[in-house]
Amino acid sequence: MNPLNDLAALDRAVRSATAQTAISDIHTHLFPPSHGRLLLWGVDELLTYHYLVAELFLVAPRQLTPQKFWTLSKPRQADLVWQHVFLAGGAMSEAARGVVTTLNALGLDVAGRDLASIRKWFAGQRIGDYLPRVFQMAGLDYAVMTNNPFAADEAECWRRKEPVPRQLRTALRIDTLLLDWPAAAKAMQAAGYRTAARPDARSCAAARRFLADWAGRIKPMYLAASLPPEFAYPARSTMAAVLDKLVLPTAMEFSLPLTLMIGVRRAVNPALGDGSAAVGVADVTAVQHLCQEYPRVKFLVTMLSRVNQHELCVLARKFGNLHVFGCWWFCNNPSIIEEMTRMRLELLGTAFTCQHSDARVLDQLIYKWSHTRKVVADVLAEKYRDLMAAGWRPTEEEIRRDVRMIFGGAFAAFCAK
Ligand code: RAT
Ligand code: ZN
Repeated sequence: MNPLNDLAALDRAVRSATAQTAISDIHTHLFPPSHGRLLLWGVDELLTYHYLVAELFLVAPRQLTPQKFWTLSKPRQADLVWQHVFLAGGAMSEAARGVVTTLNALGLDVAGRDLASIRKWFAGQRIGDYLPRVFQMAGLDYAVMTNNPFAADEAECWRRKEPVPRQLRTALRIDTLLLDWPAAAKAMQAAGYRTAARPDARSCAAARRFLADWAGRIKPMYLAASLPPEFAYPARSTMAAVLDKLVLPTAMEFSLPLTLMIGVRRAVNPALGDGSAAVGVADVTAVQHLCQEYPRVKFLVTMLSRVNQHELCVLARKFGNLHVFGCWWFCNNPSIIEEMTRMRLELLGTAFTCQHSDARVLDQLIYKWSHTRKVVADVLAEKYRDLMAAGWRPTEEEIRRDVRMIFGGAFAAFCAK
């Protein structure tokens, strides 16, 4: 194909590639429909997303306490978010705008503000048809789930070998192992693995068998954990010992990348449930030491604090076994996505994954990705303009290649290395 040589054609090519390229969503909290109530979808789940529950208590009247909120039914909770965050509050936040985008894209009259008729529409959907429709609307080829073998309800679904649609892939989540060894040991013991309250040699051997069995059972794309800002490596901690004796040897044995999401300060206000976490600045040298110490392990890393992004990006230039991804949680806002994507392009070319959705509710895929596509299109359009001004003439195919790279191609190439 011919190199593009005028700015208008360049802009059109960038915007159409960004709108149409298939995306691989490398971290979500979705489940297969066969896992029943674990898969969240529909308007009441959208409205009670923990990002919005946290926002409700910024504006709710004093007598509405979180304790009282949690005793209510899901539709009543959703009514309260609708009333206070949307109708009275103006729906200005990114999470609130996301609900508007999603309902509107589904053809529902969200501006009409008639929640009852929106609920009626969702009640008429069948999840078997609805899931592929959402994936198609979001333009995804697949999404990676978060599969926690330490959660009894999740583990049970895998033991029953329930079917998984082709749009969903697996990831083995190991937070409990790293952050709460006694709880992990108890769960492993209940499943028949001889693990003691301390990670001694025998317990680590049993836990390695546990991980090996789960890797065989669900065939994960990677191992994953989200960690506090205090995460340090090397360290004289149980977590560092579990990493060295158990997790990293497993990663090497099964060629599984290790995904680390660093910087979450959990339960700052426990009454808010999943929305109770805040962010802290982490020490990026922990990632550096892991990359140096374990050159055969691939690390996929995202960090929660905006402050950490530049240092992490520079580190990714130094190690072929480090891949940065996503604008996680409190970074998943247009202003921060824009700045992070621009910086990553400038420092890493297209060797990174610009976003993951972290969707907990199926329908969120629609807004999380349409919002991201828009911001990424603006940033890329500017970058290609600058490149053209410098004398380069990209073709439409090259633009599509580059867009695919940051929407999942670079992740696939990294995993295949
Ligand atoms: O973004 C979120 O929904 C968070 O609650 C967490 O799930 C976080 O993404 C994680 O995976 O730990
Ligand atoms: Zn997550």
